[in-house]
Amino acid sequence: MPFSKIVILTGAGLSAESGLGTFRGHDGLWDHFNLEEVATPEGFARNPVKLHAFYNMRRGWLKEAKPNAAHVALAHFEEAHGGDVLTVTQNIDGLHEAAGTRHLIHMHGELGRALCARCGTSLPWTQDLSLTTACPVCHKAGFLRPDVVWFGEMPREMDRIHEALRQCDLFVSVGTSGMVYPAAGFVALAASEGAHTVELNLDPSEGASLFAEAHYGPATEVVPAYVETLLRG
Ligand code: BV8
Repeated sequence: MPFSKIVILTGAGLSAESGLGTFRGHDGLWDHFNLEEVATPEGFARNPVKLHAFYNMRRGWLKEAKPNAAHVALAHFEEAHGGDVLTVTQNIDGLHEAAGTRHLIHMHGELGRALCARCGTSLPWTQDLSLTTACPVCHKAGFLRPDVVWFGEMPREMDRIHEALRQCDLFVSVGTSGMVYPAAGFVALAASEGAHTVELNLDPSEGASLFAEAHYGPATEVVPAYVETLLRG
């Protein structure tokens, strides 16, 4: 195994074949919903009912979704490598964990958790949220929100992520369009520190030219195949 410190970035394309929609591309979520209304703090303040409906719908989808062959291959790679493999996901679903990945950062939060905007409590949450849902800690209603990172909000664990990107000798990006920052800037940082960079995607992303190597096709095909070549070394 030629690589010792590895960072894997994943996006919605990884979970597409598990039945969870992507944001952009054909029939993406942003074709049907206005990003400003359902994925910004301003949208939550203006119309929380519309925003809760959006995330309650997606939380319902999560209940049916199962990890696919790409999630399983990444979890297998983490275990087989046995060393320093960090998975950083933009996805708010729990499919990496369900597949067995352990060293994982949800940089955009988790839909399986709720956050109280009043007292700051974050807790596991699987039911629908509404304006009448009271926080189990401060007991006030109307402040509970999905524990996800909206546009204009700071992603999670950025220091830990930046440190791993500076140290890694392999950066692999799976199923992301490279259109949203700071995630879209990770390949440039990793490459500038000398890492080998690989894109695994259905088609070339916004940052395709920044990658040293690329394999295009459905994640359930290209990810297991790439993991196999890595483990064969
Ligand atoms: C921030 C959670 C301050 C909620 C999400 C610099 C330049 C320009 C703009 C900015 C900038 N810096 C910041 C901004 C603003 C903004 C931004 O980037 N705007 C964009 C639109 C231009 N960024 C922010 O606001 C971020 N916060 O900057 O805070 C800060 C930060 C750091 C340091 C200092 C200050 C916060 C952004 C997070 C927003 N929350 N999600 C939710 O899920 O509802 S973003 C959401 O969209 C996802 O989480 C993901 O991050 C992003 C992109 O989605 P992808 O996962 O890439 O999915 P997409 O549909 O776009 O693409 C799917 C890909 O998969 C495609 O390429 C497709 O070909 C491929 N595919 C499809 N099917 C398959 C497949 N591949 C393989 N197999 C398949 N079967």
